[in-house]
Amino acid sequence: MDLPSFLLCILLEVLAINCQDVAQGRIVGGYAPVPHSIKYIVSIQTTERQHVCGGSLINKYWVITAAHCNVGINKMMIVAGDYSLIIYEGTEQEILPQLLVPHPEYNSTTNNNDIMLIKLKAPVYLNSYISIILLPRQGASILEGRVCRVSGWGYTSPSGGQIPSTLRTVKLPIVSTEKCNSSESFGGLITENMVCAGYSAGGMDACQGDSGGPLVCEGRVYGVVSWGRGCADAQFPGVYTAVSKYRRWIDNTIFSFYSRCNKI
Ligand code: 4AZ
Repeated sequence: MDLPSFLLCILLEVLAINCQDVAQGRIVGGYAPVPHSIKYIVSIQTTERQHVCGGSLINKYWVITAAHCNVGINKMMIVAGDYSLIIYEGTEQEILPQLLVPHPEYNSTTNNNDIMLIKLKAPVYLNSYISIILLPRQGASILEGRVCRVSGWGYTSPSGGQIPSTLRTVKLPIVSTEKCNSSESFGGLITENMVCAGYSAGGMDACQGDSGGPLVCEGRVYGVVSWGRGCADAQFPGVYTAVSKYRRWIDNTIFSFYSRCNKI
């Protein structure tokens, strides 16, 4: 940090504003990607265009997100090809959901099984602004220390405040479940269906509004932003739904949707 930034930080500390947020920018501690370079992310919005959650396109008809992003099918809209939420860029495709499939064993108290599939009414048209992301294989594990990317339009400061207008992203290492479940951290709240990512010093994390969005490792969406304790706190990494635990459920859900339709 240079001297002017340091002095600004002291002033901000006096004003009780978290300095790291200002020094680092934003997701918390992230940066703005090249516009439209993260092509698999969608913004899940209310029909009044309020951003609610992130999601990932897994094929042109289906989005994966968090079960806790379910605000009711009639209030939801999916926007692909977005970058700025407030500027119309001409790259956006807005599609209504036809069906929501929250995981049948989602538990809002423990956050276990925080995953949901959304079937779109019409296919997204894949182009140079919009693509799909691959799913991990059933049971595939991602090793501690592997660096993954989380992206979203969520809060850029742990204290909340304003949703940023443009997409943000940050790279984070996977934290072992053992470490994440230790008494200094989540003390047993992490189930085998969750994966943690972040730095022990904190400072970089997903936050409110990033929920449902993608944690991508090795070109696959290994995590869905789910929960945490605050945002970017030291010793408390972000907690993600471990998508590899649900690959069979995802494939079966999509397959049974089409086999049911074909019978009608
Ligand atoms: C939330 O409230 C939330 N730091 C999402 C992610 C994290 C914390 C809270 C992770 O949706």
